[in-house]
Amino acid sequence: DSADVVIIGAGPAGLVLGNLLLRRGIDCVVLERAGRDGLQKRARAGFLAANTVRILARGGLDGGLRRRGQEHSVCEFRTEEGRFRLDYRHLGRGEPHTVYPQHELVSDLQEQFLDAGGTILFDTEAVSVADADGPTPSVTVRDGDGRPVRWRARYVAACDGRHGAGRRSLPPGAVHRHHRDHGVTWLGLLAEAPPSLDAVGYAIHPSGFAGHMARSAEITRYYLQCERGTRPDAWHEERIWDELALRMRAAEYGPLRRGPFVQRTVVDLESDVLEPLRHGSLFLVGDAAGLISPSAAKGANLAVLEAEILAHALTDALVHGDPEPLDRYSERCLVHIWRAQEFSHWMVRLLHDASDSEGASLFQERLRHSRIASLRTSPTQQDWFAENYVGI
Ligand code: RFL
Repeated sequence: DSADVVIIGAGPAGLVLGNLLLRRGIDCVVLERAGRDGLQKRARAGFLAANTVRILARGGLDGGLRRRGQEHSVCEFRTEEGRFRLDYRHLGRGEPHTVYPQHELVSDLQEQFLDAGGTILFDTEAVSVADADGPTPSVTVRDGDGRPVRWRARYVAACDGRHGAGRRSLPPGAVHRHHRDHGVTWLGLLAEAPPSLDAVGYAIHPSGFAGHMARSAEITRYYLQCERGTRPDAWHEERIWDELALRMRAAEYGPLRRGPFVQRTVVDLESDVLEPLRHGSLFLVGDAAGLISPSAAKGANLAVLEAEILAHALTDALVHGDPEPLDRYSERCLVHIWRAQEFSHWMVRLLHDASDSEGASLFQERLRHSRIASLRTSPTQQDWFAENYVGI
């Protein structure tokens, strides 16, 4: 079997890329390990940057988003010193977020790709990519019955996340991996409960960080900082709600609206970036290219941006015979990736005291206080925050 572009992974990166290529008449196929239904149920990201919405609109991929997405533009910080709000639509570049659950976006993108005649092979796991340094790379997959099948391509796009076949197939030394463990762990929760406040809530408390993000009228995401190694089911519901209420200072600012937790994930806050994002004819996109801690909600947004850049570059190479944009793919993406990493790292330091030694602890704590104070009081800092918070 063969296709000009073989895309591994049907997440936001793979499906945006697939749709944009198909639109330009490029022969491509998407290989996806999960079954069709499993893919549509995975709740993850929710906050889309203004630029992500523009990319999806340009590609005609924003139908569902326009109908069901909700604009959002206020965040509230709660600390020992009180609380303050930033209405970021009126700061920085004046842009809001659009709240649209990632699994709904994935399901729209999937439907659109299939309706346009695209092929997604579900239950098909890529095992390895071979001959990426030559003109005819290939991807070996295991089909639904466990049989090996080989896909030949001119280009392979690895959109299969951090544990995918794309990363695994890179020969030693071909790509450098920058890695940072922020030393912080979050329990990510989806509650079947309406939002408790009309803002994204960031609570900084001596017991640790707590976060609140509206998803829909019925579903709210919460984050609770926990010890490294905590199991997702370690705490029972009452204890989690009590802890969230304590850290979010519900006694002072209003109660949380409780409901059953329908999903729990433990996330170690980690970041990594691969450099370059290419090995011969194998390109890395989305989480496969770099992992970003969820502190600033940038992961899905970067995935969509990189997919658009790669779609243009592949079109130039395959339709116009111009390989130059492909040569610049990595460099162009890395500018955005490092900028997002820098902001995300700043957010980690704003929200936690993740110092690694006793002596550093008080020092870090004072710096964090000062960081919050300048965000509360300096209009310039607030503009900078808004630009980076919504921007990509
Ligand atoms: P995905 O979405 O992981 O999709 C990869 C796809 O590849 C498939 N796959 C394979 N297929 C074939 N063969 C193999 N060997 C394969 N290995 C894997 C997988 O089944 C899957 O379908 O990667 P992609 O497309 O790069 O998209 C990245 C985003 O999903 C990710 O960055 C975001 O979810 C991160 N993230 C957030 N990003 C935001 O922009 N805003 C947010 O609010 C936000 N919140 C979050 C998040 C991530 C979270 N977790 C789970 C770490 C909240 C959480 C809790």
